[in-house]
Formats: sequence, structure tokens, C-alpha cells
Amino acid sequence: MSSEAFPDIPVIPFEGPDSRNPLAFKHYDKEEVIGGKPMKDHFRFGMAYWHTMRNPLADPFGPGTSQKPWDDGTDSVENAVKRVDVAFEFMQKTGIDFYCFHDRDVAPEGATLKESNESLDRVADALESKQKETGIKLLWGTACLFAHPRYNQGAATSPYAEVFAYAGAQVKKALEVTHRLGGEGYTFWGGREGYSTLWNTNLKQELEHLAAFLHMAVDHARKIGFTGQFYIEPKPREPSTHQYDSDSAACLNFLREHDLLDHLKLNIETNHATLAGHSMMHELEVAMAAGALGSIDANTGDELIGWDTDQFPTNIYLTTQIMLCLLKMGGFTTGGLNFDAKPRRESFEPVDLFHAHIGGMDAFARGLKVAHAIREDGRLDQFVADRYSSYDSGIGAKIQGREVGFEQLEAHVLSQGEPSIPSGRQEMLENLINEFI
Ligand code: XLS
Ligand code: NI
Ligand code: NI
Repeated sequence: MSSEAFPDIPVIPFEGPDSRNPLAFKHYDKEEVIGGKPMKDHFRFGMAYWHTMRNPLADPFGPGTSQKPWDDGTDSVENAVKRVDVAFEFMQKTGIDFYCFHDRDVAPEGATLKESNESLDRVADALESKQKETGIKLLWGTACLFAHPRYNQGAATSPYAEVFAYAGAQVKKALEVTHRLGGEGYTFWGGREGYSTLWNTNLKQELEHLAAFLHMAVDHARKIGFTGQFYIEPKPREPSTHQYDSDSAACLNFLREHDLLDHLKLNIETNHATLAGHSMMHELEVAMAAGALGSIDANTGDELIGWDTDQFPTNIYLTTQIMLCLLKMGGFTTGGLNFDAKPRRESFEPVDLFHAHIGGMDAFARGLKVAHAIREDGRLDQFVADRYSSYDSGIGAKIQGREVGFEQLEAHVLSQGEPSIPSGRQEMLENLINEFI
């Protein structure tokens, strides 16, 4: 295998917590069973093609630094096909079982839609044969509706019908390729589905167009027999000033209003949650309360930089919270943990891609172990159950059962007097969590 892209890097072994080998897992042991299920099935880790294979690591102040010796730097289909081998070698060596892509990450955009589609088909041939060879699967596909200049004022929410049409045609193809590759999902992230200024924007019309677009996608999926899960990925801004799918609550409201809640779940990304002024746990809980948590873009932001810095998640507190939510939900069905993350611009060598993914996977393995232990211990769940136990009987049960109105509540208070309530015990619970971390 002299054509390997990472000849000096072996398949990353699990060596356990005492290992000092930076290219080994300390906690992620694929087949280790936790709570009745192997670790790998809890996580369903995904590699984000756009970052791991394509991100040059540029920032607004300087060009990309990333070294990709296998890439000839051109936009040729041949080069794109060569990258497929590299992507699968990377996933095999890190033990990642899924990947996610945008149409334009895997294949170049041509001068016409026809040309773009032909290139995509050629790369899809390569992806399909690599999937067969390795057993690696497509977690979800998507279309890049934000990079090409035609989309500078939006795609489905562009004021220009010709642009809407182009976006529809592009998603049609991306959906068909996702279907062909056995994709378990299809994601909509509306990078430019929002506005830069309200002075030139008909917000109501744009929202209706977005809904129409999503309905067309659902209809087309049905037509071609795609039964994968659709996701919408909340993010409040960047690149737009305001993005319509700004957070979980906004997405759910939009989906409900436009009769789409049966068809789309949420794909929640940590860095987007914090950009929206929420914690990841908040966004997950809001989605779960609606039965709409579908998948996760696993990354993290920087507390001191206000952008979507897409860093690899290494914070055990964060991964514990995410895994507590997932365990509570009963785990993923179609979704997974897609590393929508990139190394820093300063970490430009190919080996840094390995360090980054290993770190993320190990952080989630620890989060899973901690979350599982917290659940087995039971004190946290018991505390929460006790906290709401006044709704289990008496007036509480009647409130919950909607058997009483204000008049009965008034009568109750007149007979019972001032309620005495216990402490919320936040600090005690924070200490309890730290017992496990
Ligand atoms: C960008 C988004 C994007 C989506 C896929 O901020 O996270 O990468 O996940 O279009
Ligand atoms: Ni994302
Ligand atoms: Ni993002």
C-alpha cells in the first residue's frame, strides 16, 4: 500500500488510560459495551468531508495553511476521486464508521448544472465502491447552497425565483446521490437562508419560500424512495446577519407552522448553540422535548472568539451533558456524532487531523462513561423526580390532568395557605456531577 496518504500512521489502537502514545485511544474502545450497547453504536461517529478533506484552514486574516500532500490543488474530477481514497483511509485508520458531505465538497462545481451533476456522479461511483469495500456508511448528505455567488442573497429564500429554481435542482441531485449511497439522512443548513438587512427583505415571503422548498424535498424523497431522515441544522447567524433557523425553538416553530414537523428533525451543533446564546444542553433538551432531536454536529466554540470556530470537542463536562441527553433519549436512530470540526490554523500537518479526531472520540468516550455512571447511580434522576413529585397526587395530579381551573386553585389556596418549598440545590447537584467527572 505504497499509495497511502498517511504511510506513517497505523490504524489507531485502543491502549487504555495509562498509554502515553498520542496516536492511541485512551478511552474509546469501539466494542466495549456500556449500558448494553457497544460504544461505537452510542456515538455513530462521522467525519465531515468539508473539514477533514477540504478545509484549507484559512481565516479572515490569512490563507490556508493545511498540508494535504495527496491533493494536487486543482478542481479536477480526478483529484476529487483521489481524495475519496484518502478520506476512506483516514476513516479506516481512526475507526470512524460514517461520513457526511456537501455535494461540492466531494465533487467540483462545473460551468453548468449538467456538468456539476456529471462530476458528482463520477465521484459518487468512487464513494460507492469505497463504501462497499470498507463498510463505512453515509450518515447524511447535503447540498452547498451558500458558497456559489448565485446564492449570495440566499437559495430557497433568495428574492430571485431563478435562484430558488437552481437551488431546487441542486438539492434534487444531492438527494438522489445521497439515496444512491444509502445515506441515512439528509441535512439542510441554511447558511444564507436569512437576511443581511431587513430594509430589502420580505421576511414573511422568504419564510414561506423556505417551507415550500422543504416540502418539495420531502415530496421528491418520497418519489425516489428515499426513506432517510431529514434534518434542519439551527444556527443564528454567520454568514448571514440573521439566519431563519436560528435555534432549536425557532426551527421547531417554523416546522410546526409549516406542517413539516413529521418530516424533519434537528441536527444540533454545539458551536451554533453558543452563538445563539444557549448551551448545547439547552438546545438538545428543547429538541428532545418535541421528540425532534435527530443528529449532532459535534464540535465546540471558543469562549473568547465570537465566531463559529468549529473546534474539536475536548471538554468532558460538555460531552457528559451531551451523552446524558442521548442516554435519556434512548440513543440515536438515524443520527450520529458528526465531527463538524477542524484543527486550528496553527495545526496544519496531516497528523493533526488524527490528533483532533482521536481527542474528540476519547472525550465522548469519557463523557459516555461518566453519563452512564451518573444514571446508574440514580441520585440525579431521583432528585429531579422528587422535585416534581407534588404533581403525582392531590392538586398537582389534578393540574396535570387538566381537571381543575382557577376557581378550584383559589379554593385550594384558601384552605391550604402559603406553600413551603424546598431548595433547588444547584450547588449540591454540581458537586454530585463532579463526583463522577
Ligand atoms: C456551518 C454548518 C455546516 C453544516 C452543513 O456552520 O455547521 O457545516 O453542518 O452544511
Ligand atoms: Ni454543522
Ligand atoms: Ni457550523
